[in-house]
Amino acid sequence: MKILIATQNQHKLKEYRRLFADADIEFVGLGDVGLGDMDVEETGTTFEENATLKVKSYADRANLWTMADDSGLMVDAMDGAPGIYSARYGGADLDHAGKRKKMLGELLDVPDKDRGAKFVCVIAIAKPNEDDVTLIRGECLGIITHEEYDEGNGFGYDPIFKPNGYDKTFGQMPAEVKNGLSHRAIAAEKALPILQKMLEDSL
Ligand code: ITT
Repeated sequence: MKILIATQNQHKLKEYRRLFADADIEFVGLGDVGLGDMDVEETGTTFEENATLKVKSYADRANLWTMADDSGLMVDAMDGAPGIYSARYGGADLDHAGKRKKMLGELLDVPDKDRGAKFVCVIAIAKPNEDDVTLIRGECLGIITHEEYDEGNGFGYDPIFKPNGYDKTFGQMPAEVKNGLSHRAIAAEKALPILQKMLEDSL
């Protein structure tokens, strides 16, 4: 049985491929099923709603069991923003270097003790043409740094997010370290046995 990892974000796809590398499941991406251009409008107001919108649209269109995620960065000093709007922060056309610069500017006068933040990832799993959606949440707590620390690893806000208990940002960590503790890793670890059980039950 194939499972579609439905994301247009190639960084997310790469992370999931690594996170599920040892699973005995065949994963395919949107490009593999001719849906490399299909976008889903994210009109929800929560990670769960948007993950549900994405998974149902892609599962029905591909006619495959599908997994999608909605994820983002919630910053305490910004009242939880940008959250579900992380990909659209500063405008959808602003690249992530610009988004990071904008965020560091907004937080310029915020002292260390108030720079708390968390990455959130909600994975949704669905079968085509069925209403049931399974939702799984992973969170990773940390702080927003005062400047960028990047060694070319990671993507998005990774160079300005330092997870609690570590002295490096996600942007400095090798993939295997980020994939051992990130919001996506936590959600994926919980999602895998659920997927395996769903597959077993379908046999
Ligand atoms: P899909 O909807 O096609 O999956 P997307 O990138 O638009 O792709 P989201 O709507 O879930 O996905 O937005 C996620 C945004 O949150 C992403 O573009 C980054 O800005 C941020 N983000 C999520 N996970 C991240 C991570 O691990 N590292 C850095 N930034 C992350």
